[in-house]
Amino acid sequence: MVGRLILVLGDQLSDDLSALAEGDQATDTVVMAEVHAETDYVPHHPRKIAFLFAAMRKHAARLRDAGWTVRYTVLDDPENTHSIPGELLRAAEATGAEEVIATEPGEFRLISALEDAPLPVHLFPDTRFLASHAEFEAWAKDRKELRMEWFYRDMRRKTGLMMDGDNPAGGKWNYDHDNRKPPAKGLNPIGPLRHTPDEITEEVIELVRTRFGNRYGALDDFWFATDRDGALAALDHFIDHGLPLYGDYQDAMVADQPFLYHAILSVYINAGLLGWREVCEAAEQAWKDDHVPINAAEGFIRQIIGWREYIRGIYFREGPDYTTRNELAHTRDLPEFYWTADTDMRCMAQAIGTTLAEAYAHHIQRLMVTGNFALLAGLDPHQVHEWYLVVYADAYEWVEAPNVIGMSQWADGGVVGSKPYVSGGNYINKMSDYCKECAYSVSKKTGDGACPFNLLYWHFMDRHRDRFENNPRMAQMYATWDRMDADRRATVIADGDAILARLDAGDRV
Ligand code: FAD
Ligand code: DLZ
Ligand code: SF4
Repeated sequence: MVGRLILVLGDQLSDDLSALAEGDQATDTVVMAEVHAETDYVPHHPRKIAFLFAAMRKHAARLRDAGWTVRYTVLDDPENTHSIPGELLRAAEATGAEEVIATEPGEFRLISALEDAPLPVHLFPDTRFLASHAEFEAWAKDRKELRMEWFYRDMRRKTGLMMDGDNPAGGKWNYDHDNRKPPAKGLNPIGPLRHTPDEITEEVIELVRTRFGNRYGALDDFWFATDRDGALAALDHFIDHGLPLYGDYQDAMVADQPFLYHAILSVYINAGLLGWREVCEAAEQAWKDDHVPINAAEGFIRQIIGWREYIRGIYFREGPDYTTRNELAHTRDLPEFYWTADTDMRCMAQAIGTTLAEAYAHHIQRLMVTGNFALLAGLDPHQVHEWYLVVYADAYEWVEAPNVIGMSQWADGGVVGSKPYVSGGNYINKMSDYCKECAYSVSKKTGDGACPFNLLYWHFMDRHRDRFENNPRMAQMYATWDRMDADRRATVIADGDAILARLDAGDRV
């Protein structure tokens, strides 16, 4: 009997993949492929490619050990067609298979490529997520506003995580109020678990260095885990060392300490090396064991079964045109310093520097530094979206786009966020130690050396007044703006224009 092909993509490295559950080890062939269509649809950070290729190669070996026949195409295979449909077709010709089973990819681009493939592809739901598309749709369909908090409570009830019968453990659903501490002096986080590359990983690093070394982003000192055991060790390490202070310092930023108490697990979870349930249960157990406070465990679990699931629900509900949305009609080109970190704004230099070095930045750096600047400066959201998709090791469109187009750039007109995430320098100063050694002065609101975030904040508010002044959550800021005397307002706008003109001219900012 001629078997079928089972497609396993680079971010589908899970034992419990639906396509594998549908398959038959006796007759079917697993197809995995390193292809340029995936490495080049945007110029991914070399670290991200090295992580995925090493993890894919090891996962292929794991599947073989588990009894599967695996056909794996390496990047340098001279016969490589360099596209997923092309590799499926080649595998079909070699095996005689006439159909493919696959788990739904996390990107519309690849879903349509499979739908258009020259042989039938049957897609199965990605059951590695807590909420199915139908469940999210049922939750969303009659609501005026899709607020994450309500969805999250349903997910708590559904999973029973941190529940006390029908009530939230500890009496509150959300302890976010306790999770906004500015950085205390002398914080000394030990950071993520660093793995020494083994032979397979070293080989992949060399391949990536040769083939993609001219891209933005560093490859040296590679330390990501590239298999399930390593990812599990990283989870244990986070629960032991990071989670106790995770909640407290979730929003804090400290120069030259890019990881603080964050999990650094999204890279593993999104590739399939860890599952949502095991990471949440580990956090819940740590709280039950009195190893971590409730605000830490609840805060972490909310990110996974709340934000992560909600964000995915939004992507699949909003559809393939989501990444083209531009509600605020922003058109400015992405400045070169997003690729070099060469800027006098210390907060931006830190966030972008970490990003280029590690393919990582934590949430507040992504949202309130690089994202905030992009929104204030009116950067084209599509270019901003592509930048985030390129530079982060955890970026796949299903998770990156709603975070960028929606949460960060408000380009979806408020589907994700009821108000834009914008702030002047004060917020960054409160939550970080960046400003004290910055070339700009955070306390200066106008004139030479004034913090660009201060100038651009009011510029943004002023130029989008028609849209936001009736938003009750923004009314107070417009009242503050209106209380400033007219000359001062004119100076702020003129100084903001000048910064934007410098950006447009490619001058150093
Ligand atoms: P922690 O801060 O320790 O959080 C724990 C886990 O919660 C993460 O591992 C992640 O799985 C999950 N999580 C937290 N927030 C979110 C969120 N908003 N959406 C989805 N999952 C979340 N996350 C990605 O996984 N891929 C992306 O491409 C991505 N792009 C982003 C772009 C912008 C502009 C913003 C504001 C956020 C983005 N995020 C993205 C969400 C978040 O910043 C990262 O998940 C987080 O920084 C990953 O690091 P960590 O594992 O240390 O997370
Ligand atoms: C991101 C990525 C990269 C860089 N390379 C590959 C690859 O060569 N082969 C593969 O199967 N998957 C790769 N991926 C992950 C896919 O792009 C990912 O499956 C889609 O973006 C859907 O989430
Ligand atoms: Fe950033 Fe302004 Fe602070 Fe400088 S002064 S680090 S530009 S917020």
